[in-house]
Amino acid sequence: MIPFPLKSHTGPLTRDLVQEPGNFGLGKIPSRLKPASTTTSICGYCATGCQLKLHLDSDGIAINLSPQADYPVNLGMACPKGWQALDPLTSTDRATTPLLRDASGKLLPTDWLTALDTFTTRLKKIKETHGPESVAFLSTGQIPFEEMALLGCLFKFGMGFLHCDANTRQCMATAATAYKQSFGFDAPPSTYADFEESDVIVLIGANLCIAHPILWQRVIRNKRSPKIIVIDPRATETAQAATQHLSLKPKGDLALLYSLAHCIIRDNRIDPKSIANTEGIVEFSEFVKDYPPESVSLRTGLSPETIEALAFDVSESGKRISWWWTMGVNQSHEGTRTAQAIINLCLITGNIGKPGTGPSSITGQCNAMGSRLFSNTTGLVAGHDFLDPAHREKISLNLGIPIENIPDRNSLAYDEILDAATAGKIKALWIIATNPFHSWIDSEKLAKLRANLDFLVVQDIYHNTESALAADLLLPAASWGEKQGCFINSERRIGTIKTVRKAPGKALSDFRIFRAIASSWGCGEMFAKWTDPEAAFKILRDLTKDRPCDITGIRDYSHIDLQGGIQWPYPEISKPADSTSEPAAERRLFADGFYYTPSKKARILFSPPTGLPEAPDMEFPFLLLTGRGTSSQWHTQSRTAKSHVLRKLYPHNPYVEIHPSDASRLGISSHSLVRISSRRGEMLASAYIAPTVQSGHVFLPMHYPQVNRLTHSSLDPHSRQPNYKACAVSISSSENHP
Ligand SMILES: Nc1nc2c(c(=O)[nH]1)N[C@H]1C(S)=C(S)[C@@H](COP(=O)(O)OP(=O)(O)OC[C@H]3O[C@@H](n4cnc5c(=O)[nH]c(N)nc54)[C@H](O)[C@@H]3O)O[C@H]1N2
Ligand SMILES: Nc1nc2c(c(=O)[nH]1)N[C@H]1C(S)=C(S)[C@@H](COP(=O)(O)OP(=O)(O)OC[C@H]3O[C@@H](n4cnc5c(=O)[nH]c(N)nc54)[C@H](O)[C@@H]3O)O[C@H]1N2
Ligand code: SF4
Ligand SMILES: [Mo]
Repeated sequence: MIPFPLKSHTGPLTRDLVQEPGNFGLGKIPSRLKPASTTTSICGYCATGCQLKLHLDSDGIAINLSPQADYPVNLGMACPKGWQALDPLTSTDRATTPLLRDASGKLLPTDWLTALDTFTTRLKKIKETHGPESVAFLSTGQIPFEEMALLGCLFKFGMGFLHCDANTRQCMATAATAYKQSFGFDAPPSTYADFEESDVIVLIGANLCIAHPILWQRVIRNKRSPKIIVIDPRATETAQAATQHLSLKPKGDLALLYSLAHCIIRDNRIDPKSIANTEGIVEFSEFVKDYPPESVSLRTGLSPETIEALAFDVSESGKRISWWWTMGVNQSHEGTRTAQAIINLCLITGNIGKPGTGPSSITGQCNAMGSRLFSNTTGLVAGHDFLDPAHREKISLNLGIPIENIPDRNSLAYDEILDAATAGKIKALWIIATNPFHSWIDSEKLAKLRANLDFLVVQDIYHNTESALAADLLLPAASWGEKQGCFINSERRIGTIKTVRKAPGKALSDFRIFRAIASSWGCGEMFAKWTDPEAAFKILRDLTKDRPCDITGIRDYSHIDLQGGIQWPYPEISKPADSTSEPAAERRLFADGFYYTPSKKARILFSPPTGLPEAPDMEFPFLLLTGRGTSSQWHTQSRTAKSHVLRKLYPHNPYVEIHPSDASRLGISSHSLVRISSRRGEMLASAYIAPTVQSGHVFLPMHYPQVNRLTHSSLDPHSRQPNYKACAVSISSSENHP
């Protein structure tokens, strides 16, 4: 390891890095933009990755925006969050200066040099006293991957720590694990054009109309009169707009998918050519013999006839069938196997690698895909593996970092980090661009473990999120719109974001904060070439060489913009001198039938379904489902609640969806207050009585902080993603509890 001086470096370099407040989004608005009236940026909310056209004044400051008409993703459309993307930047809740908790417990303004000195001195002391496993960070899928990579490399290679994870664990870990195990690499195969080219579109555990409204627009642009099948326990907006809604029992998915495979294999509706590119079909065929439709009817809540009909629809030869899933699948105690059961169906029916087909997870946050490839948290940066000596050597050589600085083991996962903090083994946490005091499952756990932490640092664009309020040190960050970098969307498309506003007060871009920390820590030299996001991009690009996510063919940011975004892979190909052709704008994976496993075959993976971790019982007789409420609310609402326009579009107070029969049985009237209790906590919400939920279920939108005080801390064993969408609760009219 490189020896670190114990005292922090607050010398001239660190001072330089923090002295020009507002301009370190990198910052300086490019002068070439000055006379121009527009530039483009990918939206900073969901992973659809719409491109927005920003209208600039003569100083290059964005004054308005509109959706970009010729971008291949959104084709001139945006949802309310995109349209109002500039609103949250000007909120008075912005963090404008570092804040440090004083001896009396108050968070008080301080300057950057004091903040950095405190950060470095305290973490070094903790490291020295308790060892390198006593400090961890939790980050995000919502900042550019150049920033994520700098953070992950700084923390592991420079500062010498090991444990870190991102909120993509709450979101995409299941999909990432499923692809990695099945295909040999975390590689979502489809492209958005597949929505328009399918004959049968199955949306399973995905509420596109609310969570990915522009992808729903892509679905309805399909000119092939597709059959749209929604598999969801709730009659969501998407289910109501679909051709068919299968209202299955929560977590009945795995049994259902095995039963579909049973029918398809039984009736020989398989594609032998596609199956030839897989491993495990013999064992799988044997396994699914135990799943005839009659045997899963109770578990799924669907009749054998419905299951037979669905099996027919998803295996019709000559038809293009695509499956798309989101959190209804990923956030489950058996999410990985459920995702793989979808993948298996596509593999055995040949619905992969061709237009209009594919098993595709729709990603959540704007840069969850960037986090999966580049964050250097769960995987070694740029699609590598910490456990592979050749990978460590390659990264060491390319980054000029001593090989001993690259960990040869994996970090603890999110839940394990929190458990270690509860147990007093992790003494300091650094939270970047995520708000786990609201969003983590069974969130009271965070409040409790806070007392065990010696030092909590939160780096956010606002000073008053639930997590920021718990911090000892708050580092104020520049937001989307105030900095540069790249996001990767659900279809693997890389797009750029631009600096179009000045960050408020002393807020700095996350990139600049990480550089300043590197300098203060005394390892700035290690990152000397990471001068700005585009330089970092080029370093990362070169690291992808020969990996499935190889993007060595991308020249620079302007190349990405010129191409309308670029999907990975995009290797540097030796073109004939006279050729100027670029790969097609829409590309899907696995057209050649080769996968990324050593045998080049996809693996068919399966295991028997298990029961709900916390099933309803006499005391807690209802099953609680949670998820997105409206297209105008984003997660913990730190951003969307700052927009006056968006705030008019959703209910401000929590509401709970209850089936009319349950409401009348319990004497609950419309809009009255209902108490919802679980073994972990309770909350009040206004009753929204509608048959959108099944009898025996209730639904709460996740956007209200009380909701995760109820949820049950159970996980998928393969991905360690939390099971947010099923736990036992009781409900009662709050009038019975004065
Ligand atoms: N407006 C808005 N859009 C967003 C977000 C936001 O906060 N607000 N967040 C973004 C992010 S990060 C994500 S991850 C995505 C999430 O996007 P989605 O996953 O589409 O949204 P959710 O509402 O969490 O869950 C989808 C559906 O899963 C269903 N479900 C619950 N349990 C089961 C089950 O056992 N089986 C099946 N088949 N379905 C089940 C729920 O009823 C719900 O309708 O949205 C992204 N887009
Ligand atoms: N019950 C329940 N809980 C859930 C879910 C569910 O379906 N049900 N879904 C889960 C899912 S899929 C997800 S993705 C998570 C989301 O959970 P979180 O990641 O906790 O939610 P956000 O509100 O998006 O938090 C992002 C934070 O980053 C800050 N921020 C924004 N931009 C920047 C930036 O550029 N730099 C910095 N430093 N900070 C920034 C914002 O102000 C905000 O505080 O919630 C999970 N929780
Ligand atoms: S659909 Fe997603 S990416 Fe597109 S404008 Fe809305 S939030 Fe932004
Ligand atoms: Mo998510």
